[in-house]
Amino acid sequence: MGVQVAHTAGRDRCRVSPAGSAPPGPVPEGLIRVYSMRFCPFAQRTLLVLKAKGIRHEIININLKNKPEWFFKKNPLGLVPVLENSQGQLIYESAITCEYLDEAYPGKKLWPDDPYEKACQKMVFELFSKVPPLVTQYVRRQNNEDGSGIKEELRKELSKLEEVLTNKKTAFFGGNSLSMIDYLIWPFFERLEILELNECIDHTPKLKLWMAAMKKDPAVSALLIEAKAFQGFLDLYLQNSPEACDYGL
Ligand SMILES: N[C@@H](CCC(=O)N[C@@H](CS)C(=O)NCC(=O)O)C(=O)O
Repeated sequence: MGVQVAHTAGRDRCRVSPAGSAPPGPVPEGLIRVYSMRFCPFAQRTLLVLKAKGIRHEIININLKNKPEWFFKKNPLGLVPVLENSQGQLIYESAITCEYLDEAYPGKKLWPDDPYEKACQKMVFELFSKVPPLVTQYVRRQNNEDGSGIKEELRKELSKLEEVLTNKKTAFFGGNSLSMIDYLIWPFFERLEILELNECIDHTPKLKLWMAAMKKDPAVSALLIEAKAFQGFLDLYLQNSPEACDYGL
């Protein structure tokens, strides 16, 4: 079976490449390829940057519950996202893919030029770093756990980000316009509502305003995930179903 490739400026509705699929050929000149999975928040970071910068790209979705053998040659960790360019260069780890795209491509610069401002954004990224594992822990909790302890921890972590916005007095984390840090953290905020974790931002009015402003961004709104499809995917993913990553196609 050959791989399906989506040539897209936004959506990524091609079916996944599973174990046993033939490896894809070289990346055509003038394009960059992203190995992705439609519901992955880390891959969404890369897609947001591709979209925001208007970079022509193609997408190959990977079946993460039944990975093709060749995928480990793209990333020995076996994780999405991975970028591949037409020279065969490979870049993995979502934050690194985003920084690479920002440096390698012209157009709107998403990281600030000023070293201190850039350091500030990276410090916010570190402040945020406990949020993804807490969200994962919540999603993977056993049916008999109510998750209230995890929610409490999440509330505390989100308070730290609320404080950043309060002190900065700006609409976004890097200033009054959207920049790299906002895209890096956004996919996890988008999932709070779907995962019924919205109560964790009851006490953070600035974060709520930031989320509303984010939804108005063209890249963010083009890549918003559909709640029902995400839920359907998640149910299958948690059962380790090889059908999970193709849910809804
Ligand atoms: N630190 C990695 C995390 C990426 C990651 O965990 N991706 C998940 C999908 S959301 C994955 O590839 N999972 C496959 C696996 O765990 O085997 C990054 O930022 O790129």
